[in-house]
Amino acid sequence: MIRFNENNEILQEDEYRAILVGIALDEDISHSMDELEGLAEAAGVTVIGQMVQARQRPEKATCIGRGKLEELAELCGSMEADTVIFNDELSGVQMRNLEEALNVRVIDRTILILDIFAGRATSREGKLQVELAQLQYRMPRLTGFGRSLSRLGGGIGTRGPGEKKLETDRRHIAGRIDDIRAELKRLASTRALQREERIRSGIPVVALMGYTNAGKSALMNRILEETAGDEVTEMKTVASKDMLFATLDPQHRKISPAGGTDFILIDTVGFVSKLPHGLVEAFKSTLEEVRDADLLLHVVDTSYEQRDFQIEVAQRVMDEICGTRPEEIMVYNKMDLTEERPLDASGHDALFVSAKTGRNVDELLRRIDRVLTGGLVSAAFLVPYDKGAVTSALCAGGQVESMDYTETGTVLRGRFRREDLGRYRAYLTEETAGPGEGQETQTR
Ligand SMILES: Nc1nc2c(ncn2[C@@H]2O[C@H](COP(=O)(O)OP(=O)(O)OP(=O)(O)O)[C@@H](O)[C@H]2O)c(=O)[nH]1
Ligand SMILES: [Mg+2]
Repeated sequence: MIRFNENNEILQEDEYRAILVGIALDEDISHSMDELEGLAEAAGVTVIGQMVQARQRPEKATCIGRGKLEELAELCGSMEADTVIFNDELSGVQMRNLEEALNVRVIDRTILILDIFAGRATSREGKLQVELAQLQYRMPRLTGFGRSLSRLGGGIGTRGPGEKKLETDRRHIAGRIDDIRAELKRLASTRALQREERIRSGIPVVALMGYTNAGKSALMNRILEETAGDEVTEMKTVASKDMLFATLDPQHRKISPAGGTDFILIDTVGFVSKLPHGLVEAFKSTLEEVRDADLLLHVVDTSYEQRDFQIEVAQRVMDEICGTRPEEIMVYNKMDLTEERPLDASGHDALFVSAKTGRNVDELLRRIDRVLTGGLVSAAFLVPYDKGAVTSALCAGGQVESMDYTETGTVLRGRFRREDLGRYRAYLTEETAGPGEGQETQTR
């Protein structure tokens, strides 16, 4: 497998020459195949060919059909490929069958993504999150795993030591999964505390979100620079690099725009299509930071031809992690690279900027400020009868839509000031939607 050293450089023990294989179930998968090529390259693999088969559904034993498999075996031979990368997740059995038939290393998109993540993770939490996703991927595939991931090769029907070894491995992995989960839980509770503190402080949170390499980190640095004057230090800036998944661990920075409301800006992991479910699961606490933000800046690489595909990918990941979506501004970044100003179909506020030149970043800050100060937030409070002052304060600052007198106190529903949500957090009820819900929408 592809391995990285401590500096995230790929260990070039072997040259990998790979053929990519995709299954098209009634759809055009060309974008997805291009993306797979990008992922392969990010992992240091040279892509020498591509093969797509249109099928109703993947073949159970080998993913692709028999004829296509023979064709692929021939192609591997004639092109001297040593690796085949499937665009979809393979089962352990499929992987083993394919390796037997093709006589090359067989991997899938998930392993590729997990490997890139493993090479990029630097914090303890990040490393544990990736390891958890890797183990969860490996667990159900222990039997019949191909040569890529284990040399067990025992498989179904093998008796004796092979099976015993498998059982020990399985138990070992299950134990490790439990340990990691426990530690992640501890780390997540620290994070939750910090988040609570931020909410209590009443400082709104703005999260950068979008496809990997769109320029989220670069934009964070530019915003820091524009708002901090001379104070911006090396310490404050975040790493921004021309590579997939440069950022894994969330970074928080306080932004104090001149004449505007202070806010916390969060930079976090970028998205890619078919982000492995285990990875989304493992990165849950990281992604929750995006979900719970007051405002999302959806950063798009305007210069990239397939930006619509990338926007859709990001929206899909957000749908997976969010019940109620925070308000969003579409930030079309890298405007310095293209004359094109594509029409935005998302229905959100949209703006063209360049993190590189700083163009329109001042306008972006103004829009952020408008959203953060302008809107009231939908919420519901249950205030005990002996806290009349709280009820009065909520009524004074917000727009109360209904008041119900229950056994335990007054239930107030309506739209309230953000500061009041922080200040009277103890009285918020569960029916309160995400912090972004109900804000006034901005028009272009
Ligand atoms: N020309 C140009 N390049 C940009 C701009 N913004 C970012 N870049 C470049 O795009 C690349 C990716 O930028 P990052 O800030 O690392 O992107 P990201 O969205 O944080 O990426 P991940 O953390 O990998 O998800 C870097 O090489 C940046 O220098 C821009 O406005 N114009
Ligand atoms: Mg980044």
